[in-house]
Amino acid sequence: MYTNLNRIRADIEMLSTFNDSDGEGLTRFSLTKADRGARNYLKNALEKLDLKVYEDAAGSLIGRLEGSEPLAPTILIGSHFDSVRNGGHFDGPAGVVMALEIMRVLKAKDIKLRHSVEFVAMIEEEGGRFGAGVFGSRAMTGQVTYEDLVKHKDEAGISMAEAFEAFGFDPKKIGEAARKPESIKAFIELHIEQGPVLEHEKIDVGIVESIVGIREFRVIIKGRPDHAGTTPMTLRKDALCAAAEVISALPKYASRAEEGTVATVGVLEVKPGAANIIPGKVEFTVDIRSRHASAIQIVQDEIEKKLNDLANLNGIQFEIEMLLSVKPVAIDAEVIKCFKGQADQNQFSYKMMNSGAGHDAMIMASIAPSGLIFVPSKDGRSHCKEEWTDYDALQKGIELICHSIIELGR
Ligand code: HGY
Ligand code: MN
Ligand code: MN
Repeated sequence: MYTNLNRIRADIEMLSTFNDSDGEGLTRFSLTKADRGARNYLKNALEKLDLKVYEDAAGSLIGRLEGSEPLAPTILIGSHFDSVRNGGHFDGPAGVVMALEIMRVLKAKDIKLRHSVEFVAMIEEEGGRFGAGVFGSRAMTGQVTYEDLVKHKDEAGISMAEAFEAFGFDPKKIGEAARKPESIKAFIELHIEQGPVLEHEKIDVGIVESIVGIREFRVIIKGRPDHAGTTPMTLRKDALCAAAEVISALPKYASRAEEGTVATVGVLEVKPGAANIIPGKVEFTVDIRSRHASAIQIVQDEIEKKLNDLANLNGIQFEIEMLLSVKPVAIDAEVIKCFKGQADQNQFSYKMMNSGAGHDAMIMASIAPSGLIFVPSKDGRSHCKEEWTDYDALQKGIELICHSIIELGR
């Protein structure tokens, strides 16, 4: 093996210590104290390798190893280093540690590649703090504006723009994060599977061939707050009852759409929020995913139709605020061929897979050939404290990508 298991374990364990969690698991939101700690750890490790280390205008951390042909397009490798609330220690960091370990191997073995290679630790992929997911890669692909930074706010009402300034970044420069498509040869990510297949079938790695499309939006329903005791049932404009009718219909809408379509309500806020007041305002998030873009639209249309029916029936009002809309993507055939060849040469078993989770690779695929390798998740668990990947299993995925980068980089 070119890669070193002890270094991989040490990186994951060190990154795990940068945690703002109020209880279980890892909470590392972007532009927070925990972000700062993880960022500095990674910066130090990159600077030790004598790489060109910098943060792009979106706040993602980059470490560049020049190739012999500086004008040749660059290979980017990495993943994200933010987490969901009370999440696990491998979702994101597994891919960041992959990139760091490969940079170490390229330097230690003095492997000279024609193409430059960049370590990338993306910011705000989960959208955990500001609700705007795959942010670092959307900025890298020119899809984020200063107005977006003003619009997206955290629970305390702090906008991304304000958080940027407090952290030391200039939000007005966000456009400078965009990369020219011709400057990138490939974006390669390693991620935990976040499902049970690889572990169950005892397969070393997953070679991802497609990633689902995702549509996330917030539904705001306005009814009328009234006294819970004196208002007859026929005179109510109960925002929560209307929301409940929509939410309880989601499983039916998803199952009626193309096979594999899923829909989730992960956040529900009821206002004013007292036992003796009829809810006047309710906000909830909807997350729809499918390999078929048409299926996502069908589910959204059904939701909007239901909301219109409820508005006509009992006078509630509603708004839909779009948070994220990404088309399904196919992973680059050349990159897949390289992964397959290297898996065979290194005797790693592999399975072709579709990703039900969103990843930065699906955004980067809009400007450059992208590749994504999965490593097994224990009991298929993720986005929880139980999230785990055995270090030897993680090392196999890193080793595969290391040999693939050397092949692609020549
Ligand atoms: O939501 C996702 O699929 C990813 O974890 N951001
Ligand atoms: Mn995640
Ligand atoms: Mn992730």
